[in-house]
Amino acid sequence: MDDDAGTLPLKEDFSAWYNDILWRAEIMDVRYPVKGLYVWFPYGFAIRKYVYQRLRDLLDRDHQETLFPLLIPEQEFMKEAEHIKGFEDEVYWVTHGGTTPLDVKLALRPTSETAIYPMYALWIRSHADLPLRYYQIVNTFRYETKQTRPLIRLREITSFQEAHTVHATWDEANEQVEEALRIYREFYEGLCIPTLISKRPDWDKFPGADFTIAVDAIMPNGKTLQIGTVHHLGDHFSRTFNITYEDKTGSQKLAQQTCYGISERSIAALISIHGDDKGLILPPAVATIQAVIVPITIGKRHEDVMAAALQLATTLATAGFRVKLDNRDLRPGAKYYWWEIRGVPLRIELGPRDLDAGKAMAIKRTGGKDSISLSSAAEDMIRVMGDITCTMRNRAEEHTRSRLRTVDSRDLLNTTLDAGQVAVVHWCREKECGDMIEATTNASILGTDLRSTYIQETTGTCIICGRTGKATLVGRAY
Ligand code: 5CA
Ligand code: ZN
Repeated sequence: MDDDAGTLPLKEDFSAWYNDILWRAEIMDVRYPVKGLYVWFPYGFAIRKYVYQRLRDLLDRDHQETLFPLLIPEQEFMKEAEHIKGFEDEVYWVTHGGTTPLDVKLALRPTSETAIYPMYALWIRSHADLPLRYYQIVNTFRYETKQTRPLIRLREITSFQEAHTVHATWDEANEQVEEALRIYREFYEGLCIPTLISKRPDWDKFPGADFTIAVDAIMPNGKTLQIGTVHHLGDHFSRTFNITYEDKTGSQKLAQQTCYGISERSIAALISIHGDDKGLILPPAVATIQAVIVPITIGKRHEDVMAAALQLATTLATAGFRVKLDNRDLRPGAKYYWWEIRGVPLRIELGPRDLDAGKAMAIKRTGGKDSISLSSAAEDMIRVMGDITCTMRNRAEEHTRSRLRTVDSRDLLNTTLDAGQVAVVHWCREKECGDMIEATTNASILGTDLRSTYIQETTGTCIICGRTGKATLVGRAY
């Protein structure tokens, strides 16, 4: 790939930086000739693999993975009224098999409630079948009309993790909502991505849900990105799809349900929040390559150095690290640049003098140098990887904190948002006041019932009407 074509834009110019880094770091190719569909490069896809492996590991503790069809018959799709209203403008329809019009139109799933729940109705018989917790990781299709962006707003979401759970009571489903939030929080902690969790206002909940709790991240330009949602579905769908169970007394009850999802927006946030002017910075936990070893073999002793570098690579690989020995015939400078852009957390340089001293120089992608002793390389790696993770987490938290501001006047609300910050205001939760906030700021009410270490859950006077209100996040969202 020709990556000398100019330099990476500064991260300050976030949108240019983002588009450029996807190309230069070989994450996505945006040249696929269908709007809103993009192609994963192998390097990007490997990042996806590690990120989603973490998600799978977390879910597999008490969920089971499954796989449902992509096509949904029209009758099923059209059963739940609110759900249809929410999605009908976004659905792609398959209408023909070859040249023959289909008797029953088929929807490409925009999400899989209406594919999964008719089967749940068949599977669930008694209280002994509950709780049921299944998930799948699939592609979904949404004919998005807002501006499409790679990894952020797709028409084919390639990496849609959706969990669908069924419970005996509303309270048990509610407990599952909390559990899902714990899982998502842990997932994002593993990626060193600070999250804001809040309850979306009623007008912004998932079509067919009792309520929606969303996970947002603050991007470098101060815009928020919804990187996950958890929905309490109550019995909206179980009524429609007749998902009932026999309780202990022998009577038939409607089941209570939840669903929750994460997409490759998680990777958009990962790239955006951690990267810098030189390129990506990947947390060691999900870095495709955790350390690259660059042998410095100017002049003689070429053989010695190469042998030691290979030995070090083998030692680290055996200890379970993802390492790469870069023995390409390139100047060291060119190699540094190459791996910096791709976000490899650690570069290990090994030259004749290092070899004599029994150690290698370790340059952290987060800044600063360290050293790796050749005789205790694996232990040193654990320490340095830990350092890097810690630095990344602190920086991301600092970024998030600095982007949050509590405001108590409408003037200040606008200046805060214009300055690329997310505001915390007090809002009475009346729709009128909510509309007023959104209309006058060109921003969205993200939510109330904040669960965050960054913000206090307080009460105060509504920023519009002066009645009692609760702390509410307001931001410009992607
Ligand atoms: N069935 C529920 C739970 S899986 C559902 O579909 N929820 S959702 O509509 O909120 O989507 C889940 C998550 O997918 C969102 O929180 C968001 O992070 C992500 N997402 C939604 N639409 C897109 C899109 N067009 N491109 C990329 N990610 C998206
Ligand atoms: Zn009010």
